[in-house]
Amino acid sequence: PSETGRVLSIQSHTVQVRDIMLFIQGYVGNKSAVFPLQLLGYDVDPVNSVQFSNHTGKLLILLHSIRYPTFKGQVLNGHQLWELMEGLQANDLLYYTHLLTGMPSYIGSVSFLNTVLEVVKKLRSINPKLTYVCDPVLGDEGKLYVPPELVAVYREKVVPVASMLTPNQFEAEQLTGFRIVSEHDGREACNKLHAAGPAKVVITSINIDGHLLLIGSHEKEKGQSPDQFKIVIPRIPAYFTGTGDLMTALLLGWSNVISQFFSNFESHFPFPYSALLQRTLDDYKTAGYDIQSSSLEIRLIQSQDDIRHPQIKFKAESY
Ligand code: ATP
Ligand code: PLP
Ligand code: PXL
Repeated sequence: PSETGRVLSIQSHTVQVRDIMLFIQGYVGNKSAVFPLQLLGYDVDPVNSVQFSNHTGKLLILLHSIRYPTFKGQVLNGHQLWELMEGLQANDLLYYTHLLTGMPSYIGSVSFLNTVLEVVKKLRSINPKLTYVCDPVLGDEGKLYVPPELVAVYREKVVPVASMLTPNQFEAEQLTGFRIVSEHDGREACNKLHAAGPAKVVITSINIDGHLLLIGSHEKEKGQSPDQFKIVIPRIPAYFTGTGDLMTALLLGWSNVISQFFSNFESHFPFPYSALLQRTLDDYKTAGYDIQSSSLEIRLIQSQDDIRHPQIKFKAESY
């Protein structure tokens, strides 16, 4: 077995992730999760919940958002996902230390998500210590990008079995029914999510006063008040695609180290984000882009040294 762990990663795959000028290559879904986890020493087994020609996110963010005119490809359904599990089980290949799910079915079918729950159960029957890291991808900036019926499935069934949950502000609101307008609300939302299940919660970005706030929360003992920390991230005036998927993968990858941030006062957070986002900005500027109007695709491969050996930039402050 590998020293760090063996991860089953159920996320979307897109053949090509390019910006609107077809120049800069980017990464989303499994494409943005598998490589960094491998760099951090994990064995990663990707299951592609969809395989699409291109991503369906924003290309331009002027006035209204512009997307590619179409996308083509396949969506894995619940039955097909279970078939893969049966194949693995028949060959005794179902031992995993971690399960990672992002946007499980991009088209968001309830049956797929129900099968993901069966996968969690199955993997835990083989390794009771399995860590399930769940990015409850529902939407952002006040808008759902999945069918609304998925919210209840996440809230009622998925959140209770997750070990670590990494919602953004909007997703945390959807899952708790609680509006987050302050730092205090963010911590309160973490408490509500702990009560529903996961021992670790990271709200990856809360928009406050022109800054992004990341709040981490670890409930060491069920029912006890959690250790919490925050990181203030200066907001870069640009829109990135795939940063959420990468963030969750890195939180899984650094989870051994991250435990110390939940309890250590004023630790430095080993995140490669500032370097990766800065490189992305620089490459776009060099290519002559207006970074204010394009959606920026992340420079993942070019940032591999930063992923392996991050420059420590962010200070985590304990509450
Ligand atoms: P998901 O929808 O997958 O849950 P998310 O909405 O939480 O993801 P993002 O908002 O993309 O994901 O943010 C993830 C991380 O990326 C943030 O915590 C921050 O570190 C970084 N990030 C993203 N956009 C910016 C930005 N404009 N300026 C600075 N950091 C950013
Ligand atoms: N737009 C659409 C349609 C998406 O599916 C996603 C992610 O799943 C995003 C935007 C945002 O991606 P991220 O939060 O990873 O930057
Ligand atoms: O989370 C980013 C993402 C993942 N998967 C697919 C996408 C996107 C964003 O556009 O289209 C298929």
